[in-house]
Amino acid sequence: MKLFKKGVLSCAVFAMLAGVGIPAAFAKTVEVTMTAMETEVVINNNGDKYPAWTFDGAIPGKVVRVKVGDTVDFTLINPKTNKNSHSMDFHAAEVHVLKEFAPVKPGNSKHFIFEARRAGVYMYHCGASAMVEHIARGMYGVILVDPKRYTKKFPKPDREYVLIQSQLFPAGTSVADLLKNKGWTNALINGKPFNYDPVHDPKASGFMLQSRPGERVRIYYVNANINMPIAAHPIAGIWDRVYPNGSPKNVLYDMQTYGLPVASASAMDIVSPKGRDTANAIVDHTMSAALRGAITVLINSKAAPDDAGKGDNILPR
Ligand SMILES: [Cu+2]
Repeated sequence: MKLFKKGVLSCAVFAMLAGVGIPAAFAKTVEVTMTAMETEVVINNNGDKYPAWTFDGAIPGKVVRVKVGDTVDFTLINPKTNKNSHSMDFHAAEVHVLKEFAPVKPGNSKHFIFEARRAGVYMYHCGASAMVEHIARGMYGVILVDPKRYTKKFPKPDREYVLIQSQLFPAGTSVADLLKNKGWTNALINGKPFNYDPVHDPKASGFMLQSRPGERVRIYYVNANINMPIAAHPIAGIWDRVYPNGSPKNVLYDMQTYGLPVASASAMDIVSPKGRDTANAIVDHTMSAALRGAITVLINSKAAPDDAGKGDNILPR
């Protein structure tokens, strides 16, 4: 009886809130539209172009960010100017693989919705056949599903950065060779080798990740390789915490290296010592990947600008 009364009361309160137009703090619908674009993109710091397949013309695609309980209302447009079918596979979605994730022919579009039910860091990618080619040519990105609230176990970070690693193969590499992992030339971080590493590539833009000493920096590291795992290690630092799959329920402490299988992603926190400047090189310690481009510099200095690693700056272009 007591429970029943409580239920009635909470329903009444909810109805009152809805009636006066207070937005439901619990969940919202987030509209996301992407256009499959078969187009050339600049693929390295020399300005060389590559015939990519992309979401919205960029590698990686845009960051999608929602909260647990939100509904993602998604539309994929495949313009008739494209030659290939494309699709969308959100790893955060629990749907029907043959329905929502079905390929979309040129000139068509596809709409579907899903509820983001589990907090975490999830890859998305095109799953049209041959999937290996669609991923290798650039059709991937990340969807962040934030928890409803931060906790002591999963604190709000001071700065956040997305690092999506992938393999670059020469234009025209056959599907057979992609499957053999044959001929890959570079490891890309957010679409370019040594993207944020002017130490190893003097032609890099000079952009580096930044934080202030003692801040908690959360790296959302995504493995968009087609064949190779990643050994994520912050040189001259230690991961304070690793949240496998980015879930607040999964916490590892004091990790030197964390392994990311293909098509996985995790949240990794680094907290630099207070009172002095430090710098880290976040690498895929798999040497064949590191020396082909999977190195990212993080500078921990009082000079870090306020807006670095915040808002739209979590995936630096
Ligand atoms: Cu595709």
